[in-house]
Amino acid sequence: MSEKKVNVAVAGATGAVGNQMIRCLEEMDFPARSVKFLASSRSVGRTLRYKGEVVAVEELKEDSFKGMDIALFSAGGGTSEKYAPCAAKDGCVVVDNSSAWRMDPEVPLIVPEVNPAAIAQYKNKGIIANPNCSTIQMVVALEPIYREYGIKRIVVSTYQAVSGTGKKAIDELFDQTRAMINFLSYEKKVYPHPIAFNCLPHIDAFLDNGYTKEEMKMVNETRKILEDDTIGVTATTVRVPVFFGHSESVNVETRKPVSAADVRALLEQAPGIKVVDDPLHNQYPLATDAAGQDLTLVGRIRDDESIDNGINMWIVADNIRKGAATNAVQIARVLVDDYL
Ligand code: 25A
Ligand code: L14
Repeated sequence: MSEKKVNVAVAGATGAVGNQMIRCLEEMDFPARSVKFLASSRSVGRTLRYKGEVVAVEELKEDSFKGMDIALFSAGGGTSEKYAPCAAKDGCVVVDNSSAWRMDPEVPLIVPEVNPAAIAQYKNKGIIANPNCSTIQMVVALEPIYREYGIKRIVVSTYQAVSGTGKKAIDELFDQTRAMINFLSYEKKVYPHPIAFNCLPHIDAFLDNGYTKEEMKMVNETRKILEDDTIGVTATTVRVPVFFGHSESVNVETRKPVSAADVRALLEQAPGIKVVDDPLHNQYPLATDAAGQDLTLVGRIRDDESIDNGINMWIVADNIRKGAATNAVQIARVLVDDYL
């Protein structure tokens, strides 16, 4: 274990993901010499806690990163586009949680259980991208299968929690639910339709091909992380009235013959995964069990009886933790231990 200590900044520290990044730094006992918490001018005057100390939130500015070694960004794509290069220029490595840099060929897109060696490419731009939450949990479960059997095609449908959209969306689900069960009128601010008691097949903006950006992130990011553009991926992403934890139905067609029993045994040995697959005792992955912890839960592993080499499974993880904050802090940890 290294004795090194680094200065760490969190940009977007007052948001849903930023807050969790701070908790993850504490929980993983990150080797921080100092911490700096940044947000927009709206949050100046607020304080946040770090290891029992009270830390004042500072306004994110171009010169915020002087003297800092690592910055974790989660303040939206526009903010990352503008400020990540400022941090990099001052020698501060950025781990960015937005979609701004993910598909930049010079920026590595990292899930530590899957492609840790690609972290070395941070030297190109001083930026490492954290993948989309739905992609992270899917590739954690697929990488062992890819390595062992090859993957021809993936068909995924997601059931995504509102916390992915941020704090305002958590409030919207709560307020609409309370209003509806009391027969009161309710407001729609974040989503175009009521999210309480509903499912919206719409996450992020629609594109010309009829898919949403979220769906195309799953296609493009999966291929980039697994470093294989021959994999076919098709996705339908759906918002459901769940606060924390994304669930996914994933169908995989492998290149070599495969069986559900083999996949279960393989995933039981894989890093970052907990197999929960005992349907006779009603044991399968649940968002409520995934929330608040860092493992990706995999269950309902079955042979796809409609094709030769196919597997169905149900993959669940905490979208704010492994889907965002935990993954970013894990990347930062590898950076400190192996590169800085
Ligand atoms: O811009 P995008 O790409 O559309 O991103 C949308 C949002 O998605 C979240 C994050 O929301 C982001 O703002 N997000 C981003 N990546 C994500 C990921 N991978 C992700 N969510 C999940 N997975 P959030 O609300 O959780 O966090 C926002 C944080 O970013 C800070 N911030 C925003 N603009 C900034 C900025 N920091 C620096 N410079 C900027 N220009 C934001 O700080 C928060 O920390 P804040 O000070 O702006 O907000 C603190 C509180 O203010 C309230 N609020 C938010 N927006 C407004 C507002 N109040 C008034 N007017 C507003 N427009 C909120 O209640 C917040 O708690
Ligand atoms: O990381 O759930 O690209 O609304 C953007 C949309 C995260 C989730 C990303 C959502 C996402 C988010």
